[in-house]
Amino acid sequence: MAKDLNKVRNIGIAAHIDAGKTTVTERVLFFAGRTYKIGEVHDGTAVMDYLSEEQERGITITSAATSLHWRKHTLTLIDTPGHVDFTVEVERALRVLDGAVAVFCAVGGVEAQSETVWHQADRYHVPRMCFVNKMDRAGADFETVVAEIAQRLGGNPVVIQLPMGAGDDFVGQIDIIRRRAFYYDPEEIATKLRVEDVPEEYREQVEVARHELIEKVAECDDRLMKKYVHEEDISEKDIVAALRRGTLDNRLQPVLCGSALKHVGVRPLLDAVVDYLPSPLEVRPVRGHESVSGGESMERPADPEEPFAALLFKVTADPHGDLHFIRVYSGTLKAGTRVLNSTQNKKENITRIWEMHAKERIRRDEVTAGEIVAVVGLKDSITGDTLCDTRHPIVLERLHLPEPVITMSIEPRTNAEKDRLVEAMRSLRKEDPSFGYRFDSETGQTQISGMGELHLEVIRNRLVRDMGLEVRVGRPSVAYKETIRSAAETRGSFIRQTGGRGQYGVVELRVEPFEPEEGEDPFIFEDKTKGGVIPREFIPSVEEGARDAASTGPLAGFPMLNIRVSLLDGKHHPVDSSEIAFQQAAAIAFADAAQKASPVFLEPIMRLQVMTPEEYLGPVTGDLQARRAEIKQMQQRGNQRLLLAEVPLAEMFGYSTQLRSVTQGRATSTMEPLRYAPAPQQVAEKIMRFV
Ligand SMILES: Nc1nc2c(ncn2[C@@H]2O[C@H](COP(=O)(O)OP(=O)(O)OP(=O)(O)O)[C@@H](O)[C@H]2O)c(=O)[nH]1
Ligand SMILES: [Mg+2]
Repeated sequence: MAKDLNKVRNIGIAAHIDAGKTTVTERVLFFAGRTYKIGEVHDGTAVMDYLSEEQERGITITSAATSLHWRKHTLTLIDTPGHVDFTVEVERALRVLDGAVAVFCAVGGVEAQSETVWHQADRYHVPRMCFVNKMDRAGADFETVVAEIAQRLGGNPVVIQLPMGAGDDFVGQIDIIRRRAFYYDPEEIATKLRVEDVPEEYREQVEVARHELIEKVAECDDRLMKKYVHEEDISEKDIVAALRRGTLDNRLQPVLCGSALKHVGVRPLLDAVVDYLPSPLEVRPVRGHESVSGGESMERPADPEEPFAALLFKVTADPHGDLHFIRVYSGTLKAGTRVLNSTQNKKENITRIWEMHAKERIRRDEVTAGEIVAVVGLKDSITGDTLCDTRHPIVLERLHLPEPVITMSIEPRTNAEKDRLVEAMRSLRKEDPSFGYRFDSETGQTQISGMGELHLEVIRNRLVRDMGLEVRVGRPSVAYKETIRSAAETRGSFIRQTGGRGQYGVVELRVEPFEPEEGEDPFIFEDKTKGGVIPREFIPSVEEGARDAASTGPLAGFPMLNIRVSLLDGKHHPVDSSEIAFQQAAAIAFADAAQKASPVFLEPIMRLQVMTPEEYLGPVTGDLQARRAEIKQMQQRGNQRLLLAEVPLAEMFGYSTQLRSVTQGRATSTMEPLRYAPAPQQVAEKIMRFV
């Protein structure tokens, strides 16, 4: 029997590194009766951090899904990593989830990754609420965090709980809507959640806050506004309903507080997930197209009766058959069904359906719209592919995958292990599409690429530890790109006509630089030919040839970005023209044009945040200036200074070690990719010296 989708919540927990996402999840599982004891991240016993690398480092590396029940609702919860190197895990989670809980540390407030995950949630229109965690820490400042959510994230935070005390004096929180105070007995976490009237000393503050809450919600909700201006009675139910409408429309974000480590605030948080975050029926129907190359645009409502459609958002390798995580958007899928992978236009079998709980699994015979499960049986499907009913093809929007910023050479200790290494890297790439590898035929070296030093370190450890390989890795280096600064037009021809079936393809291409919008493909191809000079069926081959050629730039063979290619003209032969011929002709033309269009190197620029005690500000800024950094802002944070800067990645290898030594371990920093920028002359010369 199909689930009542009104009672389903698919949510993600996202935040800056260390904000407490996994600790919150651990308590959620315990209070929902999914686990019988509470694990701790710093002991390596948290259920959701099940990779050995995660347990050793005390961080989350891969997003993990679980499902649980709360107030007769089924919640699927995905705990995501906070470290920037694993941003692909947040991307894929937010792409398939209906709601999110953004967690903030009550001391650190809005931090680098808080901004990134907030914008990722914006990109996928994911309604969210905020949980200000670590209220038990010295320096916890709830009001400042709420203000930062508005100022730095552009949110519309609506406070629905007030903390009682902070730091050592933090004893609980007050539900402003229902005027109730929650107290917690640290000794008896499992049971004691005392609900009492608002204590005298908070009454006035609660009334003021409640008034502000109603005003703020009314600004986003006509129904409540009408009651408000006509001074009609506004019930708790009215407020909750209006808050829900405002959250679902992404016009406001309810804010709660607590201390997950002290088990404070997690049960009210679960109540708020049910009250304010959407069911699969309340999010926009998924959109797609007839085929990969476009065609009619379609919508699929979250209805079990509709044709089946799902997005594959995660793959984990497994000796008993790889697990493919899918979000079902419409229809019903039964185990043993043959489906269409419409992205690759291949038929696939689904042999098993599993409901996941971290690394544990429960077998299911069928799954319907609005659910997230793992399936087994797929052979060729990868992250981002659409699976659908063979008779009702639809292709859903793919995932937006980040560009790798660093590379490293890798080689097996012995030749005998060469094939095993390639196989292992293929399997890691299947799991992690932000990891890349390629064999450089010129140098005979294999290069791996990823999002940062930590990312490649984890990959290396997994190759050694989980896959039993012995490898040697080189020093990390920047994954430069190339682009062009001017336009150029050239002709490329591939003609082999020496008797028998020949090859014939001639194209005229124009290349020019362009600035892509966010998330836009940095390579654009336009067919501007007239009069069928090149038959339609060969146009995709021209594009493919140009794209292939763009993967190896003219300067040093780095991939090219931000290029618009226009196919202006061409010639074909009725017999000898073929896909290969036009592919080759396009590759020749593109390489020549790129060479003539003043090619330059692009280097990754990182957004850096450094939190340092005042007394080290001099050496920290001095060191940064020596690294070609541009300091954009300096903010006061208690007796600390927060520096916001932009800095080339090439200057930042080993930075965290240097920062620790300059500040005796008292400053912290986070860095994330921001954009690519032309490399200055001296850097370009240095690159050329090493290629
Ligand atoms: N004082 C205090 N510490 C907390 C609280 N919640 C979590 N922590 C601690 O903060 C550290 C990080 O917690 P995690 O749950 O791993 O944080 P996370 O957001 O999952 O981190 P990543 O997954 O690595 O991004 C751990 O040592 C926790 O014990 C809290 O409410 N108060
Ligand atoms: Mg975590």
